[in-house]
Amino acid sequence: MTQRWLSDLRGEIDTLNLDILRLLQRRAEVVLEIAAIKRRENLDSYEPSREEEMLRTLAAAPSGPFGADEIREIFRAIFHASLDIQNRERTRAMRTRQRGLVPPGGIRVRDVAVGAGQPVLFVGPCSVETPQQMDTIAAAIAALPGAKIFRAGAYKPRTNPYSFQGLREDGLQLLRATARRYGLPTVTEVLDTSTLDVVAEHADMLQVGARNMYNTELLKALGKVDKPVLLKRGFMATLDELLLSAEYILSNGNDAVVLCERGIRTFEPWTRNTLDLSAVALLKKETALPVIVDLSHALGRRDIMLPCARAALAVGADGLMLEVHDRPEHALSDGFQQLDLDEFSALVTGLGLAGATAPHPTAIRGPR
Ligand code: PRE
Ligand code: MN
Repeated sequence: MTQRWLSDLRGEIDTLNLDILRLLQRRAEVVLEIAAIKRRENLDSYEPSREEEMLRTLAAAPSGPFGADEIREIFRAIFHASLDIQNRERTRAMRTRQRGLVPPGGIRVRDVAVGAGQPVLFVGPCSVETPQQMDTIAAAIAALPGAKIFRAGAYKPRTNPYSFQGLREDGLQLLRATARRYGLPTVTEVLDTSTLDVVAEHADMLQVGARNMYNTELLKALGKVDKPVLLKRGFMATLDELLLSAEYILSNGNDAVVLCERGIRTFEPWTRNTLDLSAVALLKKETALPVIVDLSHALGRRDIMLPCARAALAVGADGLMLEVHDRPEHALSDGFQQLDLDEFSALVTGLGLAGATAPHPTAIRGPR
């Protein structure tokens, strides 16, 4: 007899569970409607004062077996789950998450397509130093097979204020003049909004350095520039933070963004940073944006460049950044990690990179 009552009561609970679930799902639909309004109006998902108010009302409502503490606990769980679905929708709606964002032709930097299937080398010295240095390095780069973009810093964000700070505008001019002689597109770092115009005037692609990944004013301004952007991950930045930084550029009108993993700071001193290759695989999975790996700054050493370069390409990197100098021991910055021209040539041979391809007709460039 007891058995029978128990199963009847459990049957009633089963029905009540489904009723509660139906109500919860209806509630969740309303929550998503609220969420859509909040997104449009740029309001936060989480609203503690609203939650407090509801908890107060519910705890004071006509009582049953559940006391105020249990009621608060149950509804806190509902609010928490409601926030989760709001945030899931927010993530889905991000531009960086849209599948069709980058066309099959990738992102075009002059005649080089990044993210179109052919790995691209972003290669050159850490800093622009002299006409002779730039010419020697550009000639060596241009002579090797594969798709290449000439990199060199004119504005240098150095840790130590007494270190070489870059040739600034003279450096930009020298970079451009040298690159044009050898038919190479250029990428160089832009440090702030005040120098953005001059850098954009001279360079084919604008690099946001790891230190500047959180510079939201610079990111917004880059959204309005008609040049592709290379966005480096900060050395303490999570992937969510990197994608939100990219979102600043995209949501302000420029979809031509390439992400760059450059190592994160860990306890390990054998490398300058710790190369996070799982980040590359995850970014390739979660976004349509091309992803490259800066091996020089990640490793800070030359002896393990080739196996790490192979690994980066194996996990799906669309390109590699490498610092190369004709006389690394005399370089004005990052000499210890720059490959000399023979090492660079051996690395390219070791990677077996094929010849350059023409950009795909559907490649994008600049703002939408
Ligand atoms: C809701 C969800 C999260 C907020 O922190 C507060 C309330 C809820 O589940 O009731 C809905 C909502 O987003 C809101 O009312 O603003
Ligand atoms: Mn450097």
